[in-house]
Amino acid sequence: MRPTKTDDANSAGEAFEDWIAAAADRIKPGGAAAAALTRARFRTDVVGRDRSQPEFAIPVGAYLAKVVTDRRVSRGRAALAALEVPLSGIRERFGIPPEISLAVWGVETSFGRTRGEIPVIDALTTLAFDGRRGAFFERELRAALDILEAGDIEADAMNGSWAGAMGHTQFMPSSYLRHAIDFDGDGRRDIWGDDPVDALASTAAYLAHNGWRAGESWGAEVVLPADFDHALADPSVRRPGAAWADQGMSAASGGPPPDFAEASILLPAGAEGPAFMAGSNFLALKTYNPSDAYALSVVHLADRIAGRGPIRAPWPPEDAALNRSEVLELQTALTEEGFPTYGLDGIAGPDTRRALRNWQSATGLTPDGHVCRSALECVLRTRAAAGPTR
Ligand SMILES: [Ca+2]
Repeated sequence: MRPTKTDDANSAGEAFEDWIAAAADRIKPGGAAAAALTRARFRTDVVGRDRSQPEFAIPVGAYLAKVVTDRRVSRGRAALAALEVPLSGIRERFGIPPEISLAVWGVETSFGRTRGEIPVIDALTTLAFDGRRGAFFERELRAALDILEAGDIEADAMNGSWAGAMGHTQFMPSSYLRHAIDFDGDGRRDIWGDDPVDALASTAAYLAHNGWRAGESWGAEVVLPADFDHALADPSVRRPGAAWADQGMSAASGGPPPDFAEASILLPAGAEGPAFMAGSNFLALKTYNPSDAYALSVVHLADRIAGRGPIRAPWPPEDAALNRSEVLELQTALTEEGFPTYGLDGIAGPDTRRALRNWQSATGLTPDGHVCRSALECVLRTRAAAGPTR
């Protein structure tokens, strides 16, 4: 392993102190922020968490089952009743339905139960010093120090996750500066304390600022027509709900799909699994966290809290996600076959899905672009059958 400046706790101690002094010179925080920066402590546990993030290798259906549990749904319903008044105020001001605010809260921190107990300045100085994404974390550190300087929170109460995400809905400090709201009017934008109202309003403000359209649903589960061209299930293909309906698509609950100005079709488990029509509000949620699995978990929890039913189509039981090295194997094979993935990074992004889709089309398979174990095996099998050509 490459030696780094943090391998040895003692040398980290000195180097970290030097880094803090230099950062104080660069950032020049004032008042409470200056004192907090001086007191920052290096945390080996934070570095450990940063370096051992699990590979995302769980299929979407299994992820939803893990996140949207009956217990979370009933806690969400209890919160819907308990916070009825502030939640309707938040809906009035920002256009975000109560169940969406609650679902973000439920997915992020189990309704405030897992807000994180790591001092934010410790986490951010450690990550900025450690260097893997140093520039990003130094920007967040500057934002966190600005928050302390503004007096919304005391340094010793400013706690969060190992990555510096804070409070009930896990705002990064820069998001806090842009979007946080003092909704209860006590003069502080408090997303950390036991009362979640400021955090829920801040999340609603965030979504409203990031394209949420009031009065529009996130989308719906749909039933695809038998002759559906799966190549159209791509985030770049956005059409009015009526245009999808004209192609024979219907809502899984019966009747036509929602009449969105623009929506795409999402097949999170490929052609064999449930299909969704995702409108603009689904995209707004993805600005909070860019993963489809995350956004689906939020909207599904929201639907369940609001009393709407579970997803109707079954998830394919044999769906198996790929880990990074397997995604890399798939990217390499597709690229060598003439279907470039524009990057061999082990991350199954839109370019990799598109390359797989194009390979599936060229091979006469259903082009759903679903990156999974069976797709990898299929690509490798086809190559082996074609023989060593290169
Ligand atoms: Ca407040």
